[in-house]
Amino acid sequence: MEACCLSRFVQLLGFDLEIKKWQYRWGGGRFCIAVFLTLAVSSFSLGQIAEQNVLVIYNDASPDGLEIAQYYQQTHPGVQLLGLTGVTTSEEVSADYYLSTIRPQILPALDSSVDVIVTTKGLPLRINVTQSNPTSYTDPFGVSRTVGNWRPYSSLESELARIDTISMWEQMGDQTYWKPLHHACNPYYYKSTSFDHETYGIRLTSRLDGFTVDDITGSIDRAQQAFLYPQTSIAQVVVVDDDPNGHYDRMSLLNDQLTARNQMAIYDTTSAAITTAQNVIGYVSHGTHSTYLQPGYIPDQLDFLLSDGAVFHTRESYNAITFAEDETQSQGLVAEWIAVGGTVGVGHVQEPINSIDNIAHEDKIFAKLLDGYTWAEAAWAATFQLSYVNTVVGDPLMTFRELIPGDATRDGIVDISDLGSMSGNYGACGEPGEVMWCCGDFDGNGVVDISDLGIIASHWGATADWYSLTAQAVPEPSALMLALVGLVTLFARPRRGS
Ligand SMILES: [Ca+2]
Ligand SMILES: [Ca+2]
Ligand SMILES: [Ca+2]
Repeated sequence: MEACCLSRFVQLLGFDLEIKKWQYRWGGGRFCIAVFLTLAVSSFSLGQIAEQNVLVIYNDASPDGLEIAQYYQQTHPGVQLLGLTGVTTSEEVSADYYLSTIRPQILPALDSSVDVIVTTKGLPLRINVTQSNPTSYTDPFGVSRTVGNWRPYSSLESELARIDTISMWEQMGDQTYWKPLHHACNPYYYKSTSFDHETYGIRLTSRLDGFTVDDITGSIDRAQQAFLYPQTSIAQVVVVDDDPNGHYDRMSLLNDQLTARNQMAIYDTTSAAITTAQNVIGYVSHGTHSTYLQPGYIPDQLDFLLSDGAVFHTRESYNAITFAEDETQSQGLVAEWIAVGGTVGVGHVQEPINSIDNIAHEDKIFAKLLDGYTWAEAAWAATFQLSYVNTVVGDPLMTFRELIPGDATRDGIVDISDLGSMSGNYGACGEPGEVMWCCGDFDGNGVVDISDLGIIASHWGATADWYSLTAQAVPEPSALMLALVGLVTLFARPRRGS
């Protein structure tokens, strides 16, 4: 095997090798030796979480939950479903209830292939340890533990992230997360690799929830269309609305991460609230802790055009306290974000206490999403604590996918189907945006014309890194030229009336 072929073969296995070849003669024969100089294991990619690695649980007593689970499985056919029986639809349960009624039904369905557990509307949201602080206890592994921090509440999702390890109410309330290797400490925190259960020992989780089934299925649909457009075509923005009235945040660091990735932001550090923006791919603020945002601000004050995939992160303590429509809430809700057309979000089912270790890091979430990781990976890699009040909402498999100029069909390749999308719209005018992109307006000037054809030609055959190899072959350049000539001839009709 030639060294280059060997190199390619090994790269296909996921390794990155540096190969050096020596040739020499010996006894009249010519020999070739390929030597591996370095084995760059760090570049070994585990690959993204697949549908087969996802377990979706629903409450048998909730028709909404079953409908959502089945809808999610239609969207991602490889996922597994598990219905829980005899479980309340109340949003809050006790630790004893979780340990006796919920956990034992899920454990048998878990094997090493399950990287992500998805919960659905109708399952409890919040768990409360009703017992008082024992101050010390012996955990199930025989380790004597002193409780340095007693926090009785956790979200179902944060608890399920530790389902393999936590089997006692004492562990659930013991939030001494600053001790190394403590069960409340997230081993995937700030990891810059893909997640898998076998490496990290936990599960990632996410909740499919919102006010209504339609809200939730809408958010699942939008998660499949979380595209990043070339900024010259559609200028998508992350709204980063800091406020002097807000307490701890990482918005300046977030702005740095966005700048480093050429992602546009509207970054405001004044008491003014950003309430209008176009093509919003993310929203970060202090919510009602800001000077001018009031309860109900998401439906009432924010006048955003949201891009599919739009992420919600506010430093509000109770932004996931309920998914029931409840107008008495004093803070913004993830459910409101989903209802107005948002796609995913992180939040808190009870008071997290806003500080560096207690709320997901907005800078890490967006950095990881923009680096191509799934929503579940991005959200949990940004969250220090497990068995705590943080939750993650929305399709865990959502990824931000960058579009190539010319890819009107948004399938990851510029080919004849994109010309086809253009042909019926040549000469069309409209507001630059997603609809016009799909008509073929790749330069975002509001008209589909010869310059857009030029963009297709110059990107012909290009594929995105997320492109599926199952798609059809790319026509040869000669076929492209014939097609272009045909289209230009077809389109070059006299225009009337102008
Ligand atoms: Ca502001
Ligand atoms: Ca295409
Ligand atoms: Ca154009």
